Amino acid sequence: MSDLTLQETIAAIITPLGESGIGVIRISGKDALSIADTIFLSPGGKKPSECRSHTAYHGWIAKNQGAAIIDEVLLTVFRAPKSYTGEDCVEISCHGSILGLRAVLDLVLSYSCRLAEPGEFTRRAFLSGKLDLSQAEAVSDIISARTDAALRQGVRQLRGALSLNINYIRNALLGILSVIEASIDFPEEEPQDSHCDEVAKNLKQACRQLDAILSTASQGRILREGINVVICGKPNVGKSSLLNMLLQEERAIVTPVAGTTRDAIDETIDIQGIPIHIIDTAGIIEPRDLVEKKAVQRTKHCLASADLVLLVFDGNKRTSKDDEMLMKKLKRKKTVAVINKIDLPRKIETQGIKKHFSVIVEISAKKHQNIRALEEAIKESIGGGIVEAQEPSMVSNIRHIRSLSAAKKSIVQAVNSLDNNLPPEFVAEDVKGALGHLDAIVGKSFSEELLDTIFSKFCIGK
Ligand SMILES: Nc1nc2c(ncn2[C@@H]2O[C@H](COP(=O)(O)OP(=O)(O)OP(=O)(O)O)[C@@H](O)[C@H]2O)c(=O)[nH]1
Ligand SMILES: [Mg+2]
Repeated sequence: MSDLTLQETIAAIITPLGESGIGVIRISGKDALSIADTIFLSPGGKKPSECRSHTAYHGWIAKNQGAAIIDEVLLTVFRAPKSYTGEDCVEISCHGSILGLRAVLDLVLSYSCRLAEPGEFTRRAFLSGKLDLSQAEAVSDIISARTDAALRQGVRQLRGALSLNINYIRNALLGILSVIEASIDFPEEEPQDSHCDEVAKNLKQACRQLDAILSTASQGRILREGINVVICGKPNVGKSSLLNMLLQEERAIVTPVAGTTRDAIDETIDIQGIPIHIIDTAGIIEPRDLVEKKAVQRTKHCLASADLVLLVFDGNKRTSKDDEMLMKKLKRKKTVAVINKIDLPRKIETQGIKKHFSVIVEISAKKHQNIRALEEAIKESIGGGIVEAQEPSMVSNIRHIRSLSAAKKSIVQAVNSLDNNLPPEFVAEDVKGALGHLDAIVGKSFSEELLDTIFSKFCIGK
């Protein structure tokens, strides 16, 4: 995105398109107020460009110099730099009608204004210094959060919890760098050994601080991205009933006919704060036709990407060769064995299952028995869930995790260079490398490609 493009005024509908109480259109850029002047009629005749910042006005949006009214609206003015994007902004709250919103947007776009690119409002907020890059990314995390815990994590990052930690380490590294550079410029001033010890000690401390942040990465990622849990097992054991039980709705078709489920069914649920993408699969073992062959392929594909498998058994039947084969196949996968149909007389032998899996939960999907025990088992199997209170600033974004790991590698290298008595120029280079990686997280240094990658994942209006 060039500088010229960023000078253009942009607009988009920033609320979801659908029937609702209100729908909002945002205009941002140097022509926002003059465009609003042209299309807004206020009962008192006041023009938006004459309005104070952060004030809202009732009026009408009209085209053809006021001849054709489109909607009754509330117009809010935010003057630069005190707006979301840091530019002049106008937000028009229309009635939440798809046609009405489109008509107002079309009218706005017929002036010196274009449709905003995905994430462009937030990109402009970043470029005008309203947010750093990790905070801009948090906006997207908040919008897509699937659980309360993920939402809280997004909000913490937006409020700058991660940036604060990064800047703390960054400042320490800058201090270390100035000591090293002084020793390059004035080699005779200080005895070499003492400053080397001090630099090594401070570098190791920075390394420990990075480790502390990185240690939250796996939990942070689970919170942000969720985990894939795949339900599998022989036909008719109650896989779809189990999905329905966890979702607390009749999502999948359940029948006594073996081979009911063909296509994988994917839903997201919140199990004690963790977003779980749960997938019900076809129980077909020996495909009899092309449809069943495809269903088996799909099940295999789902299993390959599973973080956790729920292998379901029918407690009312003895285990068969097919159960054995499935257990062997899942040897390397993290698996919870689920004995279903405990409301019926028990016929299953669990000795064989215990040999393969340490976690076994007994449920009745039909009678909704032991849901809590199953949820606990899922939570424990993926690492005991989220320990939010202890870790107020988790790192959850893979880009941040990679940059933190790279920064740590550079610091370890700096320590090695010191240990091997390499010239201070080498140590300085490593420290600068670490600083570069930390800068990339908060966006103190960035490339257009990086911004394109980050903001293209946003949708229009963010
Ligand atoms: N008594 C009893 N019946 C159950 C239970 N869970 C499922 N069933 C019954 O078992 C039959 C099969 O259930 P489904 O959930 O369709 O089984 P499935 O594993 O998804 O079957 P496929 O999709 O054909 O592989 C249905 O008649 C269910 O009502 C349970 O806990 N107790
Ligand atoms: Mg099924």
